[in-house]
Amino acid sequence: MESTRNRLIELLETSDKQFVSGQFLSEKLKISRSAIWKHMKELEKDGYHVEGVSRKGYRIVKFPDKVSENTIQWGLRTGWLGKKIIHKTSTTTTQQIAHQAAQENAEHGTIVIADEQTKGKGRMNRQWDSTKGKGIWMSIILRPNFLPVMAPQLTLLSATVLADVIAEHTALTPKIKWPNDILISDQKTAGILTEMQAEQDQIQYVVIGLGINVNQITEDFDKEIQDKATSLHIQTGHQWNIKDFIQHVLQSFENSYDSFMQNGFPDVKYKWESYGYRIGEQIKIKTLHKEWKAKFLGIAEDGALLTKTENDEIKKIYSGEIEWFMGRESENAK
Ligand code: BT5
Repeated sequence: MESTRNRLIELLETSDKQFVSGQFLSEKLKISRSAIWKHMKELEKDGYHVEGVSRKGYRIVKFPDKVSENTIQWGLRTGWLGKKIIHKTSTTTTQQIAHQAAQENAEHGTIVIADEQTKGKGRMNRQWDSTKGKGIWMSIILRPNFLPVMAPQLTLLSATVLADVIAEHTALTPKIKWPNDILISDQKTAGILTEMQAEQDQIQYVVIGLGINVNQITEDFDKEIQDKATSLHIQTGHQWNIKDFIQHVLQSFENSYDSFMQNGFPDVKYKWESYGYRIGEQIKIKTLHKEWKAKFLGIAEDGALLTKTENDEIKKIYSGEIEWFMGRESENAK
């Protein structure tokens, strides 16, 4: 039943708003025309608006707002990204499903998306809070033809995509906190987790996990992060259409990725720095054994943070704890 229905949606969808005759549908699906009519009634119940005109047939005029493979694909203007979508209502983490799919040869541009993650992952085994139906929890499988050392550039690129989409579709001013946090009013609204499978000089695949807080209220977040996490809803008071936002992210991601592949890193660097959080300001860097102050200059090709020390030395920082709030110690963030 479910598969007949999905097939039916696919047939209507590929016709791109043209009418599809009942005869054609019944031949393709090998079911009677009255069965087709019953399926249409079911679709209506699910929020699809189907127009039926005698002697012309049927067409879908509106998809429901809920997220599914079909609804994301409907009206998605991409060439290769999201042509294959794996959607789950609930899963542990979309990263794991994406890795599995990639190992089973999922094509470049396949996406995995879930309404809810029960074990959402941050970097270094941290947790990612993924409330059901309130955000975008998505992993993108990429098979870029470049050296593994360049993979961090994809994280930086992804951050610019999220910042672009938020800036374009809301009146908010997003900032990117190195390396991968998207902040609005100093609170985190999105995060990125890049994982990769590579052998020596060759990338087999990269999985880019994007987590974007869309419609949460403060109480949806775990107690421990309520003061440092935010959502587009908290910031704007508006309920955002998650499916539309997913499409914006995919379209913008594809454009940026294609232009990155053509033109290289400089444009990404320029854009990243235009959103860069506290660029030009003093920060404190702490490693296991020492800590020092430096000016945050921008980012390097390899994703490192570029700093100028107090002795005017340019230093690249790859890891370590950064204290962003000089003089405001209580607000320190990782
Ligand atoms: C990240 O890690 O920011 C990467 C987040 C990636 C999430 C996506 S969702 C789709 C895909 N599937 C997954 O399982 N993961 C990816 P990190 O920089 O390590 O930040 C994690 C820290 O952010 C946590 O330790 C919390 O302090 C905080 N945090 C957790 N959930 C949050 C949320 N929903 N919003 C804001 N902050 C959060």
